[in-house]
Amino acid sequence: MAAVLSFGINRDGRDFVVGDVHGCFDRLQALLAKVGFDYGHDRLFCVGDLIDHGPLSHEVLDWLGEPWMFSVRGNHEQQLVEAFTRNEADWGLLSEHFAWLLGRPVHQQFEFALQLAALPLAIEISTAAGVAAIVHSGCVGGDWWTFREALRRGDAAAVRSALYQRAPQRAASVAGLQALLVGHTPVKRVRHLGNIWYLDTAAAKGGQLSAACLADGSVHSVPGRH
Ligand SMILES: [Mn+2]
Repeated sequence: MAAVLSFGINRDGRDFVVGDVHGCFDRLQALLAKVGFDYGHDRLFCVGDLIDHGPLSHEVLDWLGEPWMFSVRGNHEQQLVEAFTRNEADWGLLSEHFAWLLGRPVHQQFEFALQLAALPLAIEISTAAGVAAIVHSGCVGGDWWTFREALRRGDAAAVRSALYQRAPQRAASVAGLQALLVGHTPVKRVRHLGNIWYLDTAAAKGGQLSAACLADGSVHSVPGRH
């Protein structure tokens, strides 16, 4: 797994970054329909936590094979990968979240785990306005280029921050980026603190599923699962 994946500028289409999907595949479909997603030219980036809570985790993972969809790893994906790596005898003991997985044939469980193990911890995207980056939760230290090198080295504090850090209570920006887009910390509406965008509007828990368009900074939402 490459810890950091970098993407060039998208000259032919738009780039969207969507918050925690958590198995709400039908809501993701509705959101793409709402923005008129162009499957030939647009790109969809996810902040991680694609799986669990909602009923359609499997369907979300199927989309990861599409050439227009990309994601970083969230703590839910990390938990599944770690369970797989430890070869737990009973995954059901680990989390009730894995029910969707346990109902699948064993070979498919392995395929999902391998697919999630291949997800990067961070994504960088060149835009006309500068570099935008995506991690699931946080960027400890506040300087992107220091942080991404720490991620590449496998530094434990940096990895922990990328997967588990909760939002700071005060406004803080990340140096070296046009924008940092994160999920993990639920917010009622998409929020900006400094140049950090918080995109997890709790789709699986009665909120909304939201995406930001990197080209124009617009925010788009559809109702979540109630
Ligand atoms: Mn999370």
